[in-house]
Amino acid sequence: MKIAWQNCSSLNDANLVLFGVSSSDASLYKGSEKAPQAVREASHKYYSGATLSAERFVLLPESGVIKKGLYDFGDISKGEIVEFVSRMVSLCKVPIMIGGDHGCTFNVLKALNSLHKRFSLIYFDAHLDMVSGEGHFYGSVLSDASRLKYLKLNKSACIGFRAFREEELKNARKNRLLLVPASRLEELSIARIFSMIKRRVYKNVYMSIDIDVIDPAFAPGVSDPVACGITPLQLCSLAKRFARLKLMGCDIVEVNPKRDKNDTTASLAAKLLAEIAASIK
Ligand SMILES: [Mn+2]
Repeated sequence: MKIAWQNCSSLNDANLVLFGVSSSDASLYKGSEKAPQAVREASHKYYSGATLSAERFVLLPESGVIKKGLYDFGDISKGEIVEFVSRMVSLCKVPIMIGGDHGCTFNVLKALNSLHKRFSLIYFDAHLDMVSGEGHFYGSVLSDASRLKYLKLNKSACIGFRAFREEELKNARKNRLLLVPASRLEELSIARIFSMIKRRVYKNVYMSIDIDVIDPAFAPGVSDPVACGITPLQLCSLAKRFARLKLMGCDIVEVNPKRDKNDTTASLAAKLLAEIAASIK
């Protein structure tokens, strides 16, 4: 099954290439390996359908159209990410990944690092993911990423976090990562937060969304829920603004269908994908 918003039938014609990674090996709980299929299914179940005369329709994003060609490549394994993303970028395509555990993001960043161009990371997460050591697991993504030469964490931002250990905060500060905790999104306007982050980041930006950044009331289907999260609209509004920058690629990870309630989280991830795809320049 392909995502409902696919609007071109071959990789050649596509500007945006969606792919899934069926992996949960870096997650505390199993389940995120089922996310790519659950998100695709939710895109059909909640945002597309057929008329009585069997004519297919798809519900549009807010802007009314996905102008860019979007192609759903299907799923690849975690071990194939580096090569796949490198190939997509060399073909001037924007890769959009559905995880999988957050560890998948490190492999994408590794591929982008091999372009030898400085780039920034915009990282939405309930957690700081800065546990020390070369962990290559969901809790050490940013620590692992800090060792990539061309990814500049001092020109990057972590948004929406509210659960971290003392050493993670120390590591984040040492790397001069711009920290925007969840409560800041309630205190400041989205426009202000966006302009603050935009001033900080390079032109080349990768955006990673751990769906647990959203409050568990809206996104119960995650492995490690944390209360006092941001709202779907806050995330959507910010993510769309970032998508209008020169986005190298993006991902939505850590949807866990095994813990989801009535597909709430999968359907939210699908909606976000459509809104982001429609906003990418
Ligand atoms: Mn994470």
